Amino acid sequence: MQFKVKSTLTVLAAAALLVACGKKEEAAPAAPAAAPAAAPAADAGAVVKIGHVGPTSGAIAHLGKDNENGARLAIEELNAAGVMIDGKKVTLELIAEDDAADPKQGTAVAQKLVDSKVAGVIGHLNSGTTIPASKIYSDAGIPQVSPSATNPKYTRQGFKTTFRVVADDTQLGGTLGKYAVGTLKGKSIAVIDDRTAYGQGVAEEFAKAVEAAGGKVVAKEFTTDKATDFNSILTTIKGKKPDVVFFGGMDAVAGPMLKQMKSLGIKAKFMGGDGICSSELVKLGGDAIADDQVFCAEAGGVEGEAKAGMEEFKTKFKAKFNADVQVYAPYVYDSVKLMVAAMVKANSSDPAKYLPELAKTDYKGVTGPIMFDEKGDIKNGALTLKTVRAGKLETLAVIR
Ligand code: ABU
Repeated sequence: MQFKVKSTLTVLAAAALLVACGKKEEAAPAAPAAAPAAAPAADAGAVVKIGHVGPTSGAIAHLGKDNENGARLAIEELNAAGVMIDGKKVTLELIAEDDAADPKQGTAVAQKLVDSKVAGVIGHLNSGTTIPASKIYSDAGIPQVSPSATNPKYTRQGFKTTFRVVADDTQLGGTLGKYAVGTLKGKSIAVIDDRTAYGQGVAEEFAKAVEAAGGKVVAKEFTTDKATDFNSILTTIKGKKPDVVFFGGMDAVAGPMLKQMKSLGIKAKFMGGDGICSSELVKLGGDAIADDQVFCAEAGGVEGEAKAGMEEFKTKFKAKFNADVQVYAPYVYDSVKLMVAAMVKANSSDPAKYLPELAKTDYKGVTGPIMFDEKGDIKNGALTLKTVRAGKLETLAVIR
């Protein structure tokens, strides 16, 4: 962590030096068409508002709160270190909203954040809320960094304001599909999804990769992100005797599904993407999860020396919130910090002025190095493949 504090201070010192030397800001690019009412207010005052959105109510509130806490920690640290923008000390204020993982509520809170003149938004958590909200932020010219929405469409709409610090579902589903056939030696594979933008997308990518690797998809079933009874689809699946069951969806559904698989005597391996790769899954699945039965992948990962920074983050997070990191809190933490670093570099919290700096991000975070490609996706994104052993998620490999 030392190096990050140091690097923040270095950036701040450099910004202060530029001001002291009387260096003018580079000409700002033209603002997007319906551009922000947000900008002038953010520059004029000592408070810079940063929005955060995740589901802090509903079945995956544990994930939404995890994300929000990542943002809180970053904002607190930045305020404590002191952030100078254009020669003035600013106070960062977190405006946290709950979208309940619901697309309609997602667009409503997105509009609320635009109206309250946030300088940028971190979120949303779910692809199903992030994608419709991204149009609202784009229309207002407000940069958005998603720490967790993995549906590829998010960054493929031609918006200049969308960024993502994790790998996408093409990489997740593709890697997991190959692993199911190549490493787990799955020959017959059942696929279930929850019909959300994320669940359906990652399940389709998984099924494509399974077939490309020579495996057979013997069943395709679906449920919803609110379902609790899976008897009917699991009974159908049991009849096909799969070696592997893949679930495209979130931990809140996967936990009870694993319990019902056990009741029905289905001993297949169980796989899923980042949505199930949480500490909560282990709790929800309880003793229905056998060692080396569940395989999932987080849509990011650190290797080598960078692991120490991640461990330090986890310790700090636990001490502050008395909770283990679920999945995405470190990605949120980095997203806040790199957004503020772009403001410091641009000497402005005006979205139109710092957006070009955000696009040029070259940031070393607790989740590893972050640079964006032309679409706003992380360059050279990693995946961390995990399994559950003795009631704990264990890392098997970091894959790029
Ligand atoms: N990436 C998994 C959870 C978030 C999403 O809906 O994409």
